[in-house]
Amino acid sequence: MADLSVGRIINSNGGFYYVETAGSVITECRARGIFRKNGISPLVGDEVRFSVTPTGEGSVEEILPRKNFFNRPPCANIDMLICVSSVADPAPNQLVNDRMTVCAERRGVVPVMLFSKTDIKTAEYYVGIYEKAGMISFGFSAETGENIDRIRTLLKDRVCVLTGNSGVGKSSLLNALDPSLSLATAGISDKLGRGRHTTRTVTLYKLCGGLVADTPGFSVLDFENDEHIPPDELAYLFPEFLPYLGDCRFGSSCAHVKDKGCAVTEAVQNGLIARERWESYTAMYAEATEVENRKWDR
Ligand SMILES: Nc1nc2c(ncn2[C@@H]2O[C@H](COP(=O)(O)OP(=O)(O)OP(=O)(O)O)[C@@H](O)[C@H]2O)c(=O)[nH]1
Ligand SMILES: [Mg+2]
Ligand SMILES: [Zn+2]
Repeated sequence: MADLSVGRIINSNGGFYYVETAGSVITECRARGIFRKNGISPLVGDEVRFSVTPTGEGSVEEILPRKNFFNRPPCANIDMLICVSSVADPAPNQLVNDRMTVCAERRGVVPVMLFSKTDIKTAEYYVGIYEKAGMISFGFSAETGENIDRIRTLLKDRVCVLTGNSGVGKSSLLNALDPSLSLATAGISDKLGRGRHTTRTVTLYKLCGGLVADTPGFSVLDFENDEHIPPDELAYLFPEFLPYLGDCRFGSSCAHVKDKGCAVTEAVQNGLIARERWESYTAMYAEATEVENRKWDR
């Protein structure tokens, strides 16, 4: 076999993987059948070994060990998950946002909560929720340029992924950071009031001294198919709960939902934990418990 080169997958589309090597050379590759058999497919962000035949056909031969990976959005080796919600249309979905922070925390990836379209409405209320949780959170506008420089500094020296519902303005943000990208963007559908799913594939761009992935928007993330989290693990994935977890009256059996003597619910009542986040927690806890019970019923 010819010598193998090492590169990073920067896009995948229709069964092809686009692998970038030094000097920004991009090779179109297929994946070896063995990946499909093992149930592992290469992801954008993967470092891979690949071969090229004399006729120029590339083939991914091996995925190098991953630091982490996400099923949704599908990508690997991420340092920071930038969750984008719009304060206007489409409205923020608190539960989906909090699920994304949980998925990030679970992998040791830093979650950042950004709120777009602040030229239309202030993001103060939402930002307050995530600041209270100790996360980086602020509003920005791709239209006026508000806080775009702050995002620039976040991207430096990191591999980031942008996630968020269709129409929140992920591609518009990348265009604001670098107009030469000229990514396709589209307005919200008048008929449905939803995004148009303009971005169709995950792509990594070199930007602001780092790498950032644009991804297709999605509006649901379910615990059964996308990410199963054991209910007992969940509270540990809300960083603002951590200082209270040892103080519940019934110790580790406390679900922090409506239990007597629960230090977490007490902190919610005292305004030390944002009620919105705790409500997301209780909804996720119920769902995770249901998924767990179904697993045992089978
Ligand atoms: N007023 C205002 N509109 C914005 C802003 N950012 C994006 N938009 C508009 O929001 C719409 C959706 O923007 P996109 O960038 O296509 O959204 P996206 O998140 O990439 O959507 P998908 O690719 O479908 O996931 C477009 O009509 C943009 O012009 C902003 O800061 N202010
Ligand atoms: Mg887009
Ligand atoms: Zn408790």
